[in-house]
Amino acid sequence: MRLDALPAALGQVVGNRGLVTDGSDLDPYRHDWRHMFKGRPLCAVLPRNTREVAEVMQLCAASGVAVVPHGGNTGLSGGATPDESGQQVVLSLARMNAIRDIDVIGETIEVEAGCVLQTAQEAVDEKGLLLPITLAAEGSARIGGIVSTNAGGTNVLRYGMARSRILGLEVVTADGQVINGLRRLRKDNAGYDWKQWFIGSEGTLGIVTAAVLQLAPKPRHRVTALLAIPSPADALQVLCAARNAIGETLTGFELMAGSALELVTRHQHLKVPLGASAWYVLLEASSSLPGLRDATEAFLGDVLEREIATDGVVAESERQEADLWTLRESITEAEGREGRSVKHDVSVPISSIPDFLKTADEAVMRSFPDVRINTFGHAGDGNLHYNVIVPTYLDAAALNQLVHDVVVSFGGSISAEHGIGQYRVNELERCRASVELAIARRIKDALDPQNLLNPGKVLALR
Ligand code: 2HG
Ligand code: ZN
Repeated sequence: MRLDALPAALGQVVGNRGLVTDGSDLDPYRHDWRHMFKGRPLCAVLPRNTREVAEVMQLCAASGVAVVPHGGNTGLSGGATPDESGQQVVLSLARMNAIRDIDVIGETIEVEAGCVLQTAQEAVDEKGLLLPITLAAEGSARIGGIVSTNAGGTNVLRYGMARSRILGLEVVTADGQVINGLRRLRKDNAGYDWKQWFIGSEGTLGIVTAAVLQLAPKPRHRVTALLAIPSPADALQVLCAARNAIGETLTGFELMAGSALELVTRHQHLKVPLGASAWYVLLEASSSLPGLRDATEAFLGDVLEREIATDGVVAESERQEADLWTLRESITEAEGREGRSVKHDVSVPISSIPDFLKTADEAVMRSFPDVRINTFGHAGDGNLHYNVIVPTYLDAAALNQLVHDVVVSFGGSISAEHGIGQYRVNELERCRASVELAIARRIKDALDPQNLLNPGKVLALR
């Protein structure tokens, strides 16, 4: 089929309201949330069900046209933005947003890819359960994007990455076949665990249309505290002390530079309930058993006495808890308002965090003296957002390389949770061993021989 005839044929599949071809209606599909990546789609299609997704893929495969899957568009790596060719179809899952089932006894939810994470969280909460994937963008991120990017967030140290919550998947392949793997089994060792290929592969191997997620019991008690600390090394001491005192109840352990919270107070007009400090830790513990608040307060008293922390405040109400988290979750927005920033979503072994930060800070400031480093992140699982606020003329690729070289020298990863998208494609080629890349390409060739699924994302175009 000729390219100019394809949109009308797709419209036959998804209906008039599911086809977007012109003008400002296409805007949401032309760029990512930060307006960092821009593209020109041929059209966007919004199927209503899995069969329609399969038919869209069949038509595109027959026409040799590439498809870019699109969820909440809040990813930070340009994974959902088409290229500039005007020849790629954006496939939005937004209209496939049903919660198909919540199994209270089995503690699972079956949900379609277009459902917003927060909607799924709220539905599960009403049943007295917890969907333990929590991130700043949960009000817009959709389940398909969560699966496809193997999203992380703020409670990974307790509940793991998205991958560890996924029991089953429904996927449409590059040639439009439906794989129904919506099993709800905790144990399933029957051959290759193929669903893993579609988790975190950013729509380059198949289109995720629905998922079964493992839920957790909803903790009845929660304690949230903000601590002022002198240094990242002290943060690790606080982490160890917390593990000793309240162990598995630790749900979140976020590190923030004082300068990151300064951005938040200036741009978002929020107030930090502690005095100025070089660093802060935001800590959350949760449990279904009583006694958590007493145990957490005793631990906080201990770290203050030992002067690993210099000040601290414990939230006394849900409102105060939310306010503390708003401080943390507003950093991205405040950073955006401050000007141009170059993001590094890195992880290093937790014990290396202080040395990594020292080495990276020195290297960055030596080579780029007119930048400001904005460090924050999920220190409890080793993931730091090592973002750098830069002047407009700065060479971002050179900065990326410098930071990533330090990351690799510490045995770290150049993407902890945001994925590769189009942003880090060249850096992945540079930083990963050729044997790892070769295996990835063989899997890609096997599942998408025409290279029609999100080409140029994760793996460089050849
Ligand atoms: C967060 O942890 C997000 O808030 C965004 O992953 C991080 O803006 C960023 O770099
Ligand atoms: Zn993050």
